[in-house]
Amino acid sequence: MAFIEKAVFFLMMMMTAFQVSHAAVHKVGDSAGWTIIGNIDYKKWAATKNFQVGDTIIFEYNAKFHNVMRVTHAMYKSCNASSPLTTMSTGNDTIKITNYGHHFFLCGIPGHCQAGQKVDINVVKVSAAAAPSPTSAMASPVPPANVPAPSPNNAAPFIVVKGAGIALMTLLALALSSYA
Ligand SMILES: [Cu+2]
Repeated sequence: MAFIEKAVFFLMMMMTAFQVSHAAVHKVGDSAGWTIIGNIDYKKWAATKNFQVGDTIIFEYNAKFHNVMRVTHAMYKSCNASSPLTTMSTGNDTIKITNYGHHFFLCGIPGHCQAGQKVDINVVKVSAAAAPSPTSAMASPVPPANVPAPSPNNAAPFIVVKGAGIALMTLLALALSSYA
């Protein structure tokens, strides 16, 4: 097989690999969004999803009436919004899942969590062997522009993709030059 054919074959393999591993986007509450209207069962909603590391969680809501607080398990259970780990309030908040385990969120407006506006995003390891650790650190929210940069965790996959891209470019350049 000619080198250029090998290169093209390799390129196709790479593209297939990227398609298989593409990350999902989950909108909390689906079409209803993040609300107390309609008594949405966010536990039931979460149970129907298969959350994976690399996926994106979107909280969509009216920012006049709600917010999103990332909290600990204890705070989640007791609807304690006094000291959240993170608070988001844009009305369209995006969180990228960077690790396994439980990720707890609630609405910090008084009474809303008690009314059911809370969700446990449980990211289970694909290999059934290891149980997810509830005490592990949680996902980093995608920060607004005026907030310090995200954790290095977020940057790592991009570097990998970029590295693969450069390798691919080099390979194609070699293939083309061998043709000339
Ligand atoms: Cu609310």
